[in-house]
Amino acid sequence: MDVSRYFSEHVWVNSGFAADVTLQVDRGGAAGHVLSADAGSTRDAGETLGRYVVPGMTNLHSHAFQRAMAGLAERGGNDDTFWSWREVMYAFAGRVGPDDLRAIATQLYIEMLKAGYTQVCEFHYLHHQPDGTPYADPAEMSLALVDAARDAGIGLTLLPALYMTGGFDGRPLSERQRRFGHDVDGFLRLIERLRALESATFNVGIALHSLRAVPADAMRAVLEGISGMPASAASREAAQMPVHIHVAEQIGEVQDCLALRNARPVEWLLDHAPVDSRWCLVHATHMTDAETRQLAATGAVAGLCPTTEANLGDGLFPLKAYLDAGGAIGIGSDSHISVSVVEELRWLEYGQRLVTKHRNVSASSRSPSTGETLFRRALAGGASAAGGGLGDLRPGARLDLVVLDDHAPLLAGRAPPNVIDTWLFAGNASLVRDVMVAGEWHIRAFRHRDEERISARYRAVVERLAQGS
Ligand code: NGQ
Ligand code: ZN
Repeated sequence: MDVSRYFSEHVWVNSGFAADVTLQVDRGGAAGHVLSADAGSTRDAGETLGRYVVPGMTNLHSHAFQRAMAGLAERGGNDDTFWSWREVMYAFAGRVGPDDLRAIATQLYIEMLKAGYTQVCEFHYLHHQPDGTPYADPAEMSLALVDAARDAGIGLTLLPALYMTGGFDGRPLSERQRRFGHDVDGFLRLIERLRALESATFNVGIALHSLRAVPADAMRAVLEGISGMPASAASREAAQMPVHIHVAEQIGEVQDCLALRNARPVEWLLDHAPVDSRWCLVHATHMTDAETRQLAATGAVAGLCPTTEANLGDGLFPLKAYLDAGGAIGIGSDSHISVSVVEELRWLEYGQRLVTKHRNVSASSRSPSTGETLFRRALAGGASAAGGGLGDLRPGARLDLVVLDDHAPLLAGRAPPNVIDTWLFAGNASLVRDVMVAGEWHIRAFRHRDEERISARYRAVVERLAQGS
């Protein structure tokens, strides 16, 4: 059999570090997947990696184009809110075409790899031309993202978003929202078309933009439509497609939902949709205690985006109650005001410390390391939100790994029980040295093989786009 072997002193297998591990990787039939991960082995044939090897993280929520406007919406003086940020974002979104999106996303995805992400769930709604007319190929913008992920080398879960109305009252899309729109049939056609392209590093799910943007009957029709689609042979484990939705991010949305649907957003969704482990509820910031417990019990993933949620002034997710109820979480960099596994997990914990005036809020006596607790949960939740088969280095998983820089002074005197805590709470200069996705190296010694060309193209595109801001 065609295999490769790698050895490291400390490899994260089955949710924690194991010592002296040899990883055997399939190079044949299930190329890029782990065949075996044997602890207590001796260094023999095969490549010896750095001392600490961890699974790659899933970035479960991305709007790639927004990376190019990072820093352009931080000027105040107008009683700024999420909604005024959204106007700035819409103005920017209106200028982004397919080649621009390809250039921005490729650069962004390299930055994600360097941050320790090996899979991205792209919540994609810039479907059409700015006036709402479809491109000659209606999948053109989606395909730009597929190209970008392939050129960067990151795994992609593409989530085309259904976007039909401008609010809970069913008002039509505003002028600036027109390019986001689909009817149900056109949307399902796009999904089928993209599914035909699935591979070991590319799968398709769906996104419902939000309860504001998707009427109840359309939501039902789309869920029914995808349940009738045959499982695609090429996709990873994803017999069932992931379903993502933005929910309860802002108080205004909770109020509108109460006024028009007589229920809070998470409450309404749990009552009207078959929410289960296939689902990812992005943000879910504003929940009552009962909603928090009920969401945790569904097995759905709460898609938390701490740096964007802080940047947009969303509010704080009820993390402690949700984790205590066994809820699944994952992390996303969303608007890409920051692209950093470290920052997302650190701020997830720090937000809680600041309001509760306690320390190590996410840890428990069974799982005393705060960093490991969050890292473990985000790996599992992220993998689930991406359709499965990721997030661990156990046999059968896709081989997505990160080698930490064990020459970094920061890791001096650290042993496995405190390596993840040190990385996440103190690692500002990146400790992500090498990154492999599906058995292929894409970052080696902190560099991507094609980074000069890709960053030059990004610069040219963004210099033009930013001129209008
Ligand atoms: C988005 N982003 O779709 O890009 C949203 C803003 C909205 C975040 N919520 C637009 N972070 O929710 O209507
Ligand atoms: Zn979002």
